[in-house]
This record gives sequence, C-alpha cells and structure tokens, in this order.
Amino acid sequence: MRLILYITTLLCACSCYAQEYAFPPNFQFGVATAAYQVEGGWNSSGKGENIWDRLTHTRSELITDGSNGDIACDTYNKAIEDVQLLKSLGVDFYRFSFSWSRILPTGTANKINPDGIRYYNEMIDELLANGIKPFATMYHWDLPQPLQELGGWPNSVIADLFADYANVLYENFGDRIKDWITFNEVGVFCGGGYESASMAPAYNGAGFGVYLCGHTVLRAHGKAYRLYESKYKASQGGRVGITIDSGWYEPASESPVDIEAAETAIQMGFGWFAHPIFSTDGDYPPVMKQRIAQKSAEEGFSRSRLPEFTSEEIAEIRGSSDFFGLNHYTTNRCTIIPDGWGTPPSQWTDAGALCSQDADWEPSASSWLKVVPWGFRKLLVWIKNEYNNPEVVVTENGFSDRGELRDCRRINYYNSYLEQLLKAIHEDGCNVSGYTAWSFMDNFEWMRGFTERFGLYYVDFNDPNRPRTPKMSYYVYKNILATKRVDWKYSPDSFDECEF
Ligand code: GBH
Repeated sequence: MRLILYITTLLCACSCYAQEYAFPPNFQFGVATAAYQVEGGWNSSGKGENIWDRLTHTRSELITDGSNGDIACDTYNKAIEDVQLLKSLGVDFYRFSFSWSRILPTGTANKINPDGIRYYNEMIDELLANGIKPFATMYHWDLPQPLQELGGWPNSVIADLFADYANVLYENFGDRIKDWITFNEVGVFCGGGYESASMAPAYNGAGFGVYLCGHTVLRAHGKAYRLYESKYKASQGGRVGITIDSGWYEPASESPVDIEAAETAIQMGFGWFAHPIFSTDGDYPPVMKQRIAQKSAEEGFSRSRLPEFTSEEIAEIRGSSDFFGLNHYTTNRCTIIPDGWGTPPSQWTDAGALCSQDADWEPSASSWLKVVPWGFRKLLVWIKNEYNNPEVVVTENGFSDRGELRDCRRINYYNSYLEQLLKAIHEDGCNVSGYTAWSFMDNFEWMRGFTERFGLYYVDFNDPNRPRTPKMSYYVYKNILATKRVDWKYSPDSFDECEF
C-alpha cells in the first residue's frame, strides 16, 4: 500500500514537474509563411511566371477547390500592416520566403526586377524597425517557369542558376538578413514535383526524376552555402542553413524486420538530404546507395537511378549548414513491403517500407496529418544521435482544421508538441534553439487550395480586403512566447475555455 502511494506520488511529481519546464532564455520563437502561399500579386510590377502560377492556371482541376495564389492573403499589398500583427504576437523572428520570379522574372540573374527588390526591402526594414528578425527562405517551391522549360530541377544546370539567385539575395539583403535557409523541404518538392505529381510541376517520373531533382538541389545548396562563406560571411556575419522535412518513422512492431524497415525509411526519406550535409562522411546514406543500385540492376537499368557525387561535390556539401532547419508535423508506422506491392521503380519500392498511420490517432483537416506528439521527441533524439547533436531550429510545425476561431484542437496540438520539445531539450539534451509555428495566417495550402487552414490568424478569402482575425490559438501562442512555458490552463478572456 505504502509502495503504491509512493509510486503514485513520484509519478505525479514527475509529470507535474515536466509541465513546468521552461524554454531556455535565448530560445527563439517565430511564425512562418511562404511567398506563393501568401503574397498574391502574381503578375504585379514585373514579376515573372513560376511553376505554381502555371499549374494553378492551366490545371486547376488538380486543386481541391480549383483556387490559386493569384491574390492569396494579398501580402504583396499588406506586408507593412502585417508587421504590426507579428509585433503584437511577440515573435523574435518572421520566417518568410522570397519569390524567385519576383526578384528575377526570367529566373536568370541578368535581369533584376526593381519592384521585387523594393517590396522585400520595405518589408525587411519594417520588421527590423519593430524588433523582429527576418528569417528568409530562398526557395519555397516556386521555380521560375522559364527554368522549368529547361527541365526544372532534374537539369543540373539549375544548380548554378540558383547560386546566381542566392548571390543577388545576399548582395541586396544580406546587410540586414542574418539567417538564411536555402531550401524548404527538398524531399517534398522533388517527390511531389517529379515522382507522385502531387506538387508543381506535377510530373510523374517515378523512381528517377525525384533523385535527379534532389541531386541538383543538394549541389545548388552546397554552392549557395560556399558562396556566402567565401564572399559574404566575413562582412555580413550571418548564417546559412537548410530546412529538411521529416515525420517520425516508428516500426509497426518490435520485429527486427519492421525495425529495419522504419530505419531504412527514415534514412531514405530524411537521411537522403541530412546525411550528405550533416554526417561526418557526407554523401547519400550507404543504405540508400546500396538499395537503389540493387533495385536498378534488378530492373534492367544500366546504372543506378541515384546519381553519384564527385568527391569534390561530397566535400562541398558536407558541413554546408550552420544549423539544422527541421519541419515536423506527424508520425507514421512502417513495416516491410509485401512481395508484389507497388509498381517499381518508385521511391517506396526502393526503400522497401510501407508506412501508414494508426486509425485511432487524432485526425486534422489534412489526410496525412495525425496528432502524435511523442513522435516529435523521438525524431529530435534520432537527429541528436545520428548527426552529433547539431543545433536544430524547428522551422515549421502546425495543425490544420477548417478555419474555426475557437480552435481548441490546434491549441492541443501546439501544447502537446511543445511539451515534447521541452522534454527533448531538458531530459534528452537535444540542442534545439528555436521554434516556428506554421502558419502566421491561413493561406493557399498548395493542392488543397484554401480548404485546409493552418493559421494563427483566420483570413477571409471571400473578402477583397482579406481581413485577418486572431484565432484562440493566437492568444495561446502569444502567452507561450511571453511566459516561455506551456500552460494548459491559460485561456484568453474572449473565448470559452477549451476542454482537454
Ligand atoms: C509543409 O510541408 C510546407 O512547407 C508548407 O508550405 C505547407 O503549407 C505545410 O507543410 C502544411 O502542409 O496530400 O497525401 O499527398 C509539410 C510536409 C509534405 C505534408 C506533402 C503534406 C502531402 C501529402 N508535407 N504532404 S498528400
């Protein structure tokens, strides 16, 4: 009896204590958006066409509600007033992306659009005047259409053109921007664009184009990083990183086969980009090279569908990130694929893993996004162990619904995921220095149009003024930023309390 009492007290003390963890004093908080998802102004003042303009205008049947980003949140006209919304939220930084076609209408650096430079200058100056650091992504999926006409990312020439674009950005904005992300989620835009046709430019080059795309992007990233290092770092003093997306891959069972399937899946989905940059050896993960080479041979290809880096490229890419940008949303369970499953060649038959989500995990408005907070902590620990505890900045994390203002399920998501993040920092020793909520406001959710909402602000897309209204989660996030703690009992006055 006494023992039971003792254990109960101990358990309670532990869990109560766990909730009391605070974010370290220097921990940085922000919110994120991406150019195509919020800006609008798709053909304003000299902006060129990009692959999302082209896809939404010519193949609107692929977008759930047939919509596009022509106007989106109209941030092109509202960037200055939005800074006040960011200020009242209390963020340390704002993560936004540059529209390549707004800066370089044809994609190449021989012709710079002055209005593009003006637009971002004004926004950056306004952010800094209000004490908010600009955290800039160079590429969040909107390749200039003329470069797509050349084949897009599978064409290795694009790596140099990207470095030219990065040079224009450093030169024009690097005096004020000190935190750069070259690419957002390479695996997602290469997979969606060139494997599964679920993102622009919506090609289906299964098992082939996707690796060519990833290869060019890794080379482009390495070039952009080394350019900054040699030409700008001394005078501008900033840092350059990359954002990689990963779910957590949990084995479907404790059988060694499933454990291996989950490990192969994370190596080939996440290690694909993390290993060349963050491991001590560099290059693609050994298991990835080996599996794709073997599958390719079995399928009658005369060489591996995975391209090879030269030793110079391996060296250029290895170590080319000053921090580890991580986007994380959800978890999958993986098992080995049954014989005869799928149509090779494909990324998933290459990996040999079949991943899915439990039926009893809490859903969101997005079919792929289930609420699995413990997966976040496991992923952070995996990164710590695999890549020698790099400095991680969580550059996206968030939850979708249909746009309700009293968004209790989003609050539950943020509280639960941030609690796991605190445990990863305090109990596991993970080196996480920042966190970014996706998203600042509801926006154009790619193929799902405006049907899935991730914002802390609600945006009325039927109103030409695109008014922004703070949701309940906005106040909760603001309280977390102010107190540096997760407080399940906090409830803003203007809403009825949530039940958790
Ligand atoms: C992020 O990607 C993006 O960076 C951001 O732009 C986006 O708005 C946010 O997520 C919310 O989606 O529909 O079954 O084909 C997160 C990773 C990868 C999740 C692609 C959705 C499509 C699954 N995303 N995935 S499906």
